[in-house]
Amino acid sequence: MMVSAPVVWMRGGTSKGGYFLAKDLPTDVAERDAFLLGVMGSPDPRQIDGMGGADPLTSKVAVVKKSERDGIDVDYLFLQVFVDKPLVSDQQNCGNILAGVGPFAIERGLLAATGDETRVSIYMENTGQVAVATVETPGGAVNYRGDARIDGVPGSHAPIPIEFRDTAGSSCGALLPTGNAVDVIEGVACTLIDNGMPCIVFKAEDVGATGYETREELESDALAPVRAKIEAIRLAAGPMMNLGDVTDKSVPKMTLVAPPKNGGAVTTRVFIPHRAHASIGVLGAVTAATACLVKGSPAAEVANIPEGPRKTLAIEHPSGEMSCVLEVNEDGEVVSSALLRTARKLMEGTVYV
Ligand code: NQM
Repeated sequence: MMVSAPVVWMRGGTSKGGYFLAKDLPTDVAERDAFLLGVMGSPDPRQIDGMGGADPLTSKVAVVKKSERDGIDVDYLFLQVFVDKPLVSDQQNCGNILAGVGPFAIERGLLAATGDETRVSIYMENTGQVAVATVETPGGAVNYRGDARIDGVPGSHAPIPIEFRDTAGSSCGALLPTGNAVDVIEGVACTLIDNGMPCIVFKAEDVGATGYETREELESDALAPVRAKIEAIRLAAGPMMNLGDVTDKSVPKMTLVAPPKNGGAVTTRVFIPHRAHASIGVLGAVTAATACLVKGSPAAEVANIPEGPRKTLAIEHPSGEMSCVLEVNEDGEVVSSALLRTARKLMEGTVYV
């Protein structure tokens, strides 16, 4: 049984977690997962005996290695360590933790910096897709300081723009796995969609919410019936999305939409899937933005969509907004997306279980 490993703890976007080199973790998956549960202190709602922050957004792991794929610098496997269950899942990707992968890879020498900026192409093992992150590397070293701000993170940091291509059907096999813009589940009109993250998108008002609640309100006793309804939709939709039984999975993400309130494209509230997100996930936001472009969908009904083939959609969420830039082809399909993240190295050392 492994008892310690070298690690870098980083904030990636609005999430936080441990970044490991693949060679520093057990190759046996059961052993690796047992070690990571110990690292985070799971299962325990307080994660008091580990590094986790008692929140799914701070109980995350990146496993990174130099890639052997053509044109790719590094391979990144994302692992969600459940807080209150003895579970580690590779069934979802994470675009926030992704923001720290480029800096980590450069710091660990998996690729060399190439001038003031280094473009890092990252193969996302969870979904078999590629992201390109641009990291500031003046003088050959990663710079974390700068003026870029993202909602949900205090202060400002160096910008890390991230581009995605061909994310449609990342886990579900197709953008719309049922082939429909709308499926009615438990009497609620839903779009079952995956443009990088499996999501179920429906109007907040159709489940008895407003879509403007705080995270605390979404998790309050008063909204327990709303959450029960949402979970019934999720369990019914899992097999329809080619995800099988999703009882113990962190996908699909449940995305409530309402008309924008602050000049954005749409307002969202997301359950991931049981805790409410403090903001919204990166690929979750790309997928929600894409749902707004699906004709006849509940999201399209409430969204304000800019004209033109290159659209910036500000996805409003409980801590502000996340702007997604979508490139759309002549058929109205989203072919690429880009957004801005930041990351910060917090500590480097050895973690023990
Ligand atoms: O959707 C949380 C996060 C995420 C996922 C979650 C994410 C993404 O905010 O790409 O970033 O939905 O579990 O880190």
